[in-house]
Amino acid sequence: MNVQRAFRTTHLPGANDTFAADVMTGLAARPKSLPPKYFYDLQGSALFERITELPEYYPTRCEIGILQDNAPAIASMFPPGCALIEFGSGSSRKARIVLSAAATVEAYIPVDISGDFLLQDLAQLHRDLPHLVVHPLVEDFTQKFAIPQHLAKLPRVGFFPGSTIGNFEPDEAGRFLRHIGKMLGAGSLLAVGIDLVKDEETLNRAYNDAEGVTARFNLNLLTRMNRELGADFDLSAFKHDAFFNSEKSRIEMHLASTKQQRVRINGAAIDFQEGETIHTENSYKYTVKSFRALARKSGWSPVKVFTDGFFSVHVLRKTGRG
Ligand code: AVJ
Repeated sequence: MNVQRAFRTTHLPGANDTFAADVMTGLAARPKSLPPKYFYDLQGSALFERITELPEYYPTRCEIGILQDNAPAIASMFPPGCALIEFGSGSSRKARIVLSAAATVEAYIPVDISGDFLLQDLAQLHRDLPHLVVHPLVEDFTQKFAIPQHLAKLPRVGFFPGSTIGNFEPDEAGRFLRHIGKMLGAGSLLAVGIDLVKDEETLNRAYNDAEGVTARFNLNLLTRMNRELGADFDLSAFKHDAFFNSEKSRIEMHLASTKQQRVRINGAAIDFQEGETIHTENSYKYTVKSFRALARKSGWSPVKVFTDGFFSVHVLRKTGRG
C-alpha cells in the first residue's frame, strides 16, 4: 500500500480553497448553513469516533451488530476476486468485519476526505489480512475519482456504511446512488447502511448526549474556521442545537448564536441575530420501504436487507437501466 501517495490530494496548494469558498457561500446564505463534510478534520474525526462509543448513539453499535451477525451472508453475495470500494470510510472497522468473512475479496479501496484518519487502521488491516490489496484514496467521495489502473478490471462491490447517505437531501441521495452506480458499473453490488425512523426520544437522545461530545463535534466547526480561515468565532457564544424534524424525517443540527454578534472571517463581516443558527447537518432517517423506493428510482434493485429494527444494511444490485 502506498501511504505517501494517499496524502497528496489534500496537501496540494489551494486544497483549502473549497473550504473557504464553501464557508463564505454558506454563511452568506439565509438560513446560514455549512456542509457537514467539514466536520471531519483530525479533531472532528476523533470526536466522531467518540460519538460512536456513546451509550446514546445507537447507530454504530447496531450496524456493527448487524454486520457481525450477517457478514458471511453478505460476503457470499460478492463476486469472487472483487474490489470492495468504501465511500467515506473513516476508520475501516466495519469493512474489516465484512472482509474477514470474505476471503475472495481481492482488493479493498477505502476512500475518505480525512487522510490522517483513513490511514491509521490500514496497516493493521493489512497485517491481519495479508492476501488483501489495500489501496486507500484520499478523495471527496461525492466527486468522481479514478480507480487505480491495476485494480480497474476487478468486479466492484460498493460499501457505504454508517448511514452517511442520511446527510444528503433525498433527491441528492438518489443522485449520489446513481453516481455510485455509474462508478461501479453494470452488475455491481452495493451494501449500504441506513438508519431507520424510530421514536423521537431515542433519536433526540442520540444527538444530544449527556457528556456533550456531539456538542463539541458540532462546535469544532467553529474552531476549524478560526484556525484554518483566521475567523474569530467565540465558542462560548454559540450552542449546539439538535432535534428531530418529523415532517422531514431528519435530525437537524445547528449552531445557535446566543446573542447578536459580528464575526470576522477572511476579512468579511458575518452578522448573527440572537438565536440565529448555522444549520450544520441533516441526518435523514428512512424506513426499509422508503429507502428501497429511493434505491429503485436511482438505478438499484433491492436484493436483501438486514435489520435489527433500529438500523438497516441493504444489499442492492445495479439495474440494467442505470
Ligand atoms: C456520520 C452522518 C451518519 O448523522 O448520525 C453523528 C454524523 N452527527 N452525530 C449521523 C453525526 C452527529 C452521523 N453520520
